[in-house]
Amino acid sequence: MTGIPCMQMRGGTSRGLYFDAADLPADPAERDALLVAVMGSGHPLQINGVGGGHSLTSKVAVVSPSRRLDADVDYLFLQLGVDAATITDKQQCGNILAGVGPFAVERGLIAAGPESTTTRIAMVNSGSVVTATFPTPGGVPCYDGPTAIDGVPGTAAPILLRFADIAGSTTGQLLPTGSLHDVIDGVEVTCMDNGMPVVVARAADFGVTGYEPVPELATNTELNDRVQSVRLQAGKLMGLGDVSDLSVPKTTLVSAPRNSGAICTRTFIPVRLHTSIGVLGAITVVTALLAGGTGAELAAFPPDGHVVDVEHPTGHLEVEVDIDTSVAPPLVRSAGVIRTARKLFDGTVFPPATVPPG
Ligand code: NQM
Repeated sequence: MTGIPCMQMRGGTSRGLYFDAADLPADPAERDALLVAVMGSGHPLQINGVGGGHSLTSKVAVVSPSRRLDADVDYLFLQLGVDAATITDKQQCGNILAGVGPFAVERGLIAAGPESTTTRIAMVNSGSVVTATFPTPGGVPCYDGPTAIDGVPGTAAPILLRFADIAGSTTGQLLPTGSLHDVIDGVEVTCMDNGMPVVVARAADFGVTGYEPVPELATNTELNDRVQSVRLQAGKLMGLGDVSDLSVPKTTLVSAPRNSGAICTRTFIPVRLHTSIGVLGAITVVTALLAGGTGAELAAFPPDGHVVDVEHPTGHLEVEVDIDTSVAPPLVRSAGVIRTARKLFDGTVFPPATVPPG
């Protein structure tokens, strides 16, 4: 039986499979069918594959040397379904991104520095380039370190990610509906795409406080139906068409902070609730609020600096967003975040002998 070299890594608050593109079929349809089979998607437990039964653990990074002059490696992100045997490149992922630099060093795709490595990663899904800096003492990725991120036990080595040109990642525009505010099902929302298409709405407008724990919100069927109805209509307004089978847009319900952060969030990705919040999702929510979008009046932004503390169900995520709101639409200058990653295993994954065609 032929296996495929594969590394499993935790990237930020997600977990995924990392592949050297050279080890996968070059034909995208064949590659996607293979990855769906490897992950075991199409079953709630992904029992016949290595996925973790959650969209946060059903993620793939395909990494290759870049042909671009402004990048060192290419990173294609693929989001797989859990219950459904689906795979999409219509979104990117800032959490899985955290593992891409160390993986590229591990596979010899880029050279490491003697103490730390800074590499330029082209996000194939959107075309934007991220600069990642991570420790490589002696030219080897070091995963251990002092940095804690909420949603992950323990500490690990810090990975600094600096984003450029992420506005309109999937939809082509920062404000894909053409306006900062829209009303859907009688609820005011802001539809924004600064790295991730997100519908931002006030939790109170959905009849919840926004402080409820995830299991309580997850079992609130009326809430879930309302969020899905707004999301489906927002998808059309954002030019994404019928998004019923797409993982975007996400929906984030915001409320006033209550743990010394700038805003409190609960995020649907896109139907199930996130246990924290995605990196690019958080950057987009903060951009929407800084721009005066829905819920901006609830935010408590720091008086100086651009580092914004986003409260989520399992703690905080700090993101740095620098935007110029004096122009319309607002101009995103830069964004950044600190994450961690961990190599979990490196080996060979074995797809079933017969993979259904893609
Ligand atoms: O927004 C989950 C995650 C994500 C996406 C999701 C992410 C991001 O936490 O950059 O990281 O929104 O489906 O991995």
